[in-house]
Amino acid sequence: AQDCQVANIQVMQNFDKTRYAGTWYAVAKKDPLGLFLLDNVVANIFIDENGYMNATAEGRVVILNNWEMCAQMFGTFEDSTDPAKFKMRYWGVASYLQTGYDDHWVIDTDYDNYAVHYSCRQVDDDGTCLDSYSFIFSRHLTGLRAEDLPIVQQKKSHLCLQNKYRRVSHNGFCISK
Ligand code: AZE
Repeated sequence: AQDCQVANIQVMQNFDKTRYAGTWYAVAKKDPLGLFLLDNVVANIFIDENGYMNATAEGRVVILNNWEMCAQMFGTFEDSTDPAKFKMRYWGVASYLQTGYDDHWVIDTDYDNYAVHYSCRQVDDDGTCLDSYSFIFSRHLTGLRAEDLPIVQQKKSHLCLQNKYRRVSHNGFCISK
């Protein structure tokens, strides 16, 4: 679906959250409006004893005008009728960080190397997305494998977000904090 209708976005077929679990390094991101994770973004997905998906995430942020820090976040996921579409409730370990309730859609993944995530925060009257964010994740801190690049490129264009992504750098900022 390249008509840019949020309702027509193809998500991962037969999504298996057990295989999605584990560590994902953000290699690229498309930002939403407002405050957001800047770089050094790492997500850790796990399945709890009730079978629900949970996550921790961290990333560099700048808050309160000029305070640079590593945001440590938690997320809990609500299942929906589509196994690849979740609602994510999230909050910061520190109370001054952001809280929210966002879509978390898995657009595509091979579970072992790459994952394409998408979240639309506000659907416009015409059915397109007014405010979205998206992460391209890799299992490898070194980035995506060459063979995964064309697949990811195609998914970016399906999301109508080609050329909207920026590289996410990893320089160890959140490791020492
Ligand atoms: C995500 C996937 C793993 C769980 C979580 C994620 C998103 C986190 C944010 C955090 C924003 C924090 C800010 C702090 C000042 C998608 C990486 C929780 C959107 C802006």
